[in-house]
Amino acid sequence: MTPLEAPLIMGVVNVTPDSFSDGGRWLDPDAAVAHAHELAAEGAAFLDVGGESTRPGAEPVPEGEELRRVMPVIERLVAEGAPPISIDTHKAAVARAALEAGARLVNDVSAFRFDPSMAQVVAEHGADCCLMHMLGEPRTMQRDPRYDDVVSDVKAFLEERLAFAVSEGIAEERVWLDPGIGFGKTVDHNLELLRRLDELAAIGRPLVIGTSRKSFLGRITGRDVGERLAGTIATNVIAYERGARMFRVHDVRAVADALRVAAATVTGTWRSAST
Ligand code: HH2
Repeated sequence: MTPLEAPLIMGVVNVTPDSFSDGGRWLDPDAAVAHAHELAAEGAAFLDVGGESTRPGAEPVPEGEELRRVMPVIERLVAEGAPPISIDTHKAAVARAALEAGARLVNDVSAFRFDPSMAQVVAEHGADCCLMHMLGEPRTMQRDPRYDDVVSDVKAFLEERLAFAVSEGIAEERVWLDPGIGFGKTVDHNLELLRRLDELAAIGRPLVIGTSRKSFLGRITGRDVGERLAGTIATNVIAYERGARMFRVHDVRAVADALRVAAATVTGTWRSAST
């Protein structure tokens, strides 16, 4: 087995009224900034700031409103020396403003499909980007999603989007890929993607994985959205073992501990932490 690199945690900072698990909790900029610092202290290597929910059926948010939500939070986090900021958006204007304020990674759940100028903005700023697979768009993606073979189809999509990003002038080393757990997928699709994640890791770019609190965990365990941490941990540990590098989660502390122990077990190397 090739040695795995250290897992990185991306802490979720949703500045939205309607995100599926924490909508409204961090809409106030002071609350969002305080929450982000807490996630950083718990071990987040990136803070993923988003101003538009992408849950199934979500209504689009106008650009001006998205900017009003995320910019005060990003500006303060950069000024206050927070870890690298990732901007979770599919709008080029929001990505541009965030990058100019100091964000380092554009997390685009549409993989540059929704806004024709997004790739250019990322290229111009020499930023990192995460390209995620989604079937269609959030309003309709969960209506009877079908694939020939979900892993092969997602892999072909990610390879094509990676080639597109490079053709637009983005350095290949700047690109992260994400199978988009829950974005136009049944429970079985999600489980198969996780089980066969090594096939996506074979593309050769680091993988981001986002299972945190998602509904397939609720379908399997019968738990409400606030009680899905155990399922989140199980899936992240499996994803790590199968080659994922970055883990997008709401509950940073517990997932960081789980991944630290998983990494120690898989690699045989660890360092003592003070208790
Ligand atoms: N999932 C969500 C949002 N952004 N980005 C990546 N790269 N991967 C994911 O799996 C992913 C993502 C959905 O989670 P959340 O932000 O908590 O919910 P909402 O979209 O309702 O704000």
